[in-house]
Amino acid sequence: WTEDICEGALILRHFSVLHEITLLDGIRQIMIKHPFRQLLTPNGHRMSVAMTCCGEVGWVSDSKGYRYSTYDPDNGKPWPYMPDNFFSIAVQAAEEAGFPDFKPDSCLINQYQVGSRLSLHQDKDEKNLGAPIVSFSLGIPATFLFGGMQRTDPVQRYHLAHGDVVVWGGPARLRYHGVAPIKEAAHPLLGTQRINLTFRQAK
Ligand code: MD3
Ligand code: FE
Repeated sequence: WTEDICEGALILRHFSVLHEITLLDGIRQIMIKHPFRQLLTPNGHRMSVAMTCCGEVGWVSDSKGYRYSTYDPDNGKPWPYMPDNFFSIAVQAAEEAGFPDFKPDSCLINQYQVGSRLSLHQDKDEKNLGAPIVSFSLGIPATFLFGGMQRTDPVQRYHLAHGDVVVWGGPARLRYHGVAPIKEAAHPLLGTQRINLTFRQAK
């Protein structure tokens, strides 16, 4: 049930199906005090993806740029503690993928509605680029776009469904990637949305 993407990156198909209730319950708790919000990019566009975070730092964006912040700019409060069970599930996935020392301190939670997309970008604001990023897909499926080291490099497409976990480390860590516009669909637990969690060692 594991699928290699390239050196450093692999898909653990259905890995988090077993943990869906834990993950959804944790997300629900986080959303109560730190609701999903569509951030403004530095050039003034509102993202179609809505975000919230937990952990010591969260990823934020505004007219000043992109950065990790210890507090939620919407309400000035620190981000909620990363639930212990979130931490363990992410560590377990990283171990299975061959990264035994993963200790995430941040989890970015992305919410996609039908039509939401994420344009090609690199994740390079984390302090420890030697650590992988571990991503969990929940809800309706997405076409994940995996490019190269240059924005204009050709992209490979991967179908990511509810329960799929992808671990991105080693030489894959700085590759361009994005998400194609989400197609209309419904999931029995999540309805017409997709939620993606990305665990990071950001500090
Ligand atoms: C490949 N999220 O939050 S997860 C992001 O589905 C992000 O919400 C997408 O890209 C989503 O930054 C994709 C998969 C992912 C995450 C980080 C990566 C793939 C990656 C970092 C390097 C290479
Ligand atoms: Fe990313």
